[in-house]
Amino acid sequence: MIDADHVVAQIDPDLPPPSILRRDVVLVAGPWLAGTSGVAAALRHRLPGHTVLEAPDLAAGEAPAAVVFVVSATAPMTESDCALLDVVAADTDAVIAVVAKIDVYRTWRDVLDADRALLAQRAPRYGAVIWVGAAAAPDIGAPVVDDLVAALTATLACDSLERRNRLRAWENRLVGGHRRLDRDVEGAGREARLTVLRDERAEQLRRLRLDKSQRSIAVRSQIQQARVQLSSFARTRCAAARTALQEDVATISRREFGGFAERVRRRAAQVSDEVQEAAARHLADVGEELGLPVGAAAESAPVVEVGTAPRWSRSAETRLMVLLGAGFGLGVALTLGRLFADLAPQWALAGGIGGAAVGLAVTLWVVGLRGLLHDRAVLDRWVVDVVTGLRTAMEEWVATRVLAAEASLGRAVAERDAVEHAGMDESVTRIDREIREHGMQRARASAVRDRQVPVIERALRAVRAELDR
Ligand SMILES: Nc1nc2c(ncn2[C@@H]2O[C@H](COP(=O)(O)OP(=O)(O)OP(=O)(O)O)[C@@H](O)[C@H]2O)c(=O)[nH]1
Ligand SMILES: [Mg+2]
Repeated sequence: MIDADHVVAQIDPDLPPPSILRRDVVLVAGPWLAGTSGVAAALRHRLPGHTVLEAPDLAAGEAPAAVVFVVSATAPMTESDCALLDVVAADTDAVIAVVAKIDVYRTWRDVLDADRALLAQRAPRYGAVIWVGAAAAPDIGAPVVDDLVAALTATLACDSLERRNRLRAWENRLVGGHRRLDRDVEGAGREARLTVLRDERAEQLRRLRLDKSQRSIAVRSQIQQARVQLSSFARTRCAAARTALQEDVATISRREFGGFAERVRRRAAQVSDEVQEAAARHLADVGEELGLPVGAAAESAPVVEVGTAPRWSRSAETRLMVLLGAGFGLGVALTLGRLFADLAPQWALAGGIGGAAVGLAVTLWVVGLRGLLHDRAVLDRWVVDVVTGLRTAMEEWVATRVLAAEASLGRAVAERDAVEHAGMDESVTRIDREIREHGMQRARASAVRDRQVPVIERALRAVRAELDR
């Protein structure tokens, strides 16, 4: 066992060792156009006994014995330069930082100082990094890489190189392990997923409540509207029928009296049909608009009993009428008789007889006409009674029909609510289950982390203490 591994094994022999392959090579790396290839070439030339590689030449999982990190002398390192160094030197403790192209940038020393301060601030380990200036491929003159070569040679010759590199790899491994445990607790996007789930759950419940109340409001308002409109329709049709029948009565002759009741019956049946038809149409429209079954009419509108036109007794009136008509006829007869007696005494007898005949005729006419008018008035009242009865019956029927439709819609709404409730229950249960699963996973990961982190931290402290020595 390598000495460095022993440090960790003392704390916990089960901690997994670094999974890297250490290669006895020098890695030259740096940001874009920093002068990396130039430095690598110069080092190959000056140190033929060593293998000098650039980053692409190293396979994943391989770590070099030493890292030469090249930065440009143009300007201090950027955040991405530092991040690159973190990656290439993760498993290697020996790092030499080079400010390149110092032949053209006179202020390279300032840049070097700034870079050194920057790195020292970034991580304690970088405080010990050796900084040198170099011009591996100068425009004029020979390469200036002596300091670099000297520093690198010394580093590679150091006895503790292997051990320190191993310890650094251990540190990287332990930090990575720690981070992985933290990540497991957080879960990949778990918080975001939980937020989505909670939102989804609240939205489902909200939508269900909203749909339910909207549906019942819609049913209530449509039913209300149907009630008002259909009653009004029934009333209007009855009024129209009454007007038409009254007009008929106003001009009816005595001969037509017999068939009048039949006419009223037909008219009442027609009104009843119209109201039923209108109700069926309106309620079907309501059902279609709500997307719910309204249910057919349980019973059709009642046939209003019209009966027969009243057979009136008018004995007292008839007697009075006869009396008045007779008086009137008598008056006419006397007047005519007197007229003839005065104007043509020789025609007095004939005039008297003629006057009596005319008086009788007038009597009969007056009595007949008065009787007809009276009968029409009676018929008119009867029509009003019949239509009033019809209207009451139609209004009652409409009210009952709308009530039945309301009950049927109510049942349909309740059924649909129940179905949607069941569907929603299922999806809410699914969401709850997923939320619980996330909670359990987190709890499990948390338990694992709580168990392992103290060990990892102890090992990390030991490794760092060894490195600091
Ligand atoms: N003046 C001067 N120019 C240099 C020096 N080193 C490299 N250059 C020039 O800088 C440019 C980049 O040099 P490279 O060594 O190819 O740099 P690199 O980092 O490998 O570049 P990429 O691989 O393209 O990222 C080239 O034009 C070199 O001629 C130097 O020390 N002095
Ligand atoms: Mg290059």
